[in-house]
Amino acid sequence: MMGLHVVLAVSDFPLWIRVTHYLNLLFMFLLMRAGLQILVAHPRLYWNSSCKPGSEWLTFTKATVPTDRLYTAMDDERSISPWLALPGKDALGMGRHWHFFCATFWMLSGLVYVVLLFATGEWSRLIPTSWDIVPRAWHTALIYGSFHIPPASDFRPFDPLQQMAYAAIVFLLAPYQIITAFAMSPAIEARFPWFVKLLGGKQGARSLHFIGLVLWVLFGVVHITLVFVVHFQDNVRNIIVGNSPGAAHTNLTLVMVIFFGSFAVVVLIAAWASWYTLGHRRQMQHVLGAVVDPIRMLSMQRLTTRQHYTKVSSYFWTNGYPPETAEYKTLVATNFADYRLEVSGLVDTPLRLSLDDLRAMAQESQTTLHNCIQGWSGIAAWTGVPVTAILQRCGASPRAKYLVFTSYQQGKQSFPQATHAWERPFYEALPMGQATHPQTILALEMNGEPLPVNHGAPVRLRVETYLGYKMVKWVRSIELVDEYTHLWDGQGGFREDNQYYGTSAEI
Ligand SMILES: Nc1nc2c(c(=O)[nH]1)N[C@H]1C(S)=C(S)[C@@H](COP(=O)(O)O)O[C@H]1N2
Ligand SMILES: [Mo]
Repeated sequence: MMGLHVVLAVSDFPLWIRVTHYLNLLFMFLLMRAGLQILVAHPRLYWNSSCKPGSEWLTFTKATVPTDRLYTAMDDERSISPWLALPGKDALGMGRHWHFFCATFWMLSGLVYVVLLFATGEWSRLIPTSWDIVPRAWHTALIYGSFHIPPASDFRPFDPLQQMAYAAIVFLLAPYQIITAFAMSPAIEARFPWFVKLLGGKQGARSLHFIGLVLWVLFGVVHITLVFVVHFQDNVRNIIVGNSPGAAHTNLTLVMVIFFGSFAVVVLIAAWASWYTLGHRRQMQHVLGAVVDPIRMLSMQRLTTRQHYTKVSSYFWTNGYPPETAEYKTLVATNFADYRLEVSGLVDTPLRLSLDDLRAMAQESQTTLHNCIQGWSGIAAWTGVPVTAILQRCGASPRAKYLVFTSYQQGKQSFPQATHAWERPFYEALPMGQATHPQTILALEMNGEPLPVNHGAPVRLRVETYLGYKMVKWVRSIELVDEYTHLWDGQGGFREDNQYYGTSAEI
């Protein structure tokens, strides 16, 4: 113990600081690039939950939303270069897998760093303990401001301005970025609406998270520039070998090679990640999902919704064009008189329910926040039949683990890019746990009116702790199954099959 203590006291940048510093660089770089991928999926930022076109405070698209025809949120999604984003192109699903994967390891390495910081006493170099740091930092700022460089003796090991900036990054900006991230999860928004309201609602959290990104980038640019222009050789030694007396003798060329080499490794990993992911989407969906899914399921699957909004949105984006089949058009023309909801599979009594049958059942009403995976949101009032009532009526077998909701709509109307899936119906498998939540309903009405065709007439699913893509519109049938792997590409839904979205949708 004694020996360890002595080593720590003399070694100013112990190995664990240098390693977590490097991991932070790696994960942050990947996180930012994957974040850009997610951002362009709805390239508009707002301070209101309705996301009405024209109410943005910032847009990253020249497209204006037409008012004379249907324009879906998918139409608005932008493609982005793999040089910028991870993985690039229009791969929102893969960008999200990478973002959550890196966020997990970024938070883990950050946790290790903070715990060791306090366990070893290293915190005392980082966290200011006296207010006189403010005038001293101001003095340093004036030196930099006049394009001079403070003498090496000012760095103990940081100059006051540097110390304040680093402390703010670790103890303010990192938690800020984590808090605004969690506030965007539909499951957390549903369970803790007050928390999201504190941050200005869904779009407030999303905008703040973006502003956090801008601050990270600004810090990164200034930080790396100063490493290069202010006592460069000392910095590189500190970063790579620390500044214990022994480290001072390490060959400078070797230190430089490791320094530039480790930068190159980050760039190579980032390039590989884009290139490999774009070529192996299904594999990466599984590999990255295998890390994130268990954590997400353990922490979020049990959250139930506590939402009771009072004001509905003046605007509500649409995703997916209505079914184009003659069958569906006839249903619309006859006001759904012959509509029958089929319930089959692992049930005692298969059902065929007309709209009148459904209307005769006890109705639930709820005013809730809708979260599309692309980033937009909207508040609406939904009225319909709780899915639990359907489960009771058909007598669900205890073997049933999922409810597969299948739509009248074909893939072409949902995701035109997936040409091979044009003839497949849109479907999503919903775990039994989610199906029996109190606010999981088959909605027949939106904002007090019969469901409009664009929003899923005559029947659409609402699962209020999930992202929108799970809420099948134009529902034709419900099949109770014990697994879904035999359906189409076997990933648990149309969007999972064709857009590589995650299997559960709490974040
Ligand atoms: N059948 C079908 N259901 C669907 C979709 C679709 O394309 N087809 N899009 C999903 C997505 S991604 C979202 S965000 C919501 C959008 O619901 P809205 O169009 O009523 O706003 O519907 C979901 N249900
Ligand atoms: Mo969506």
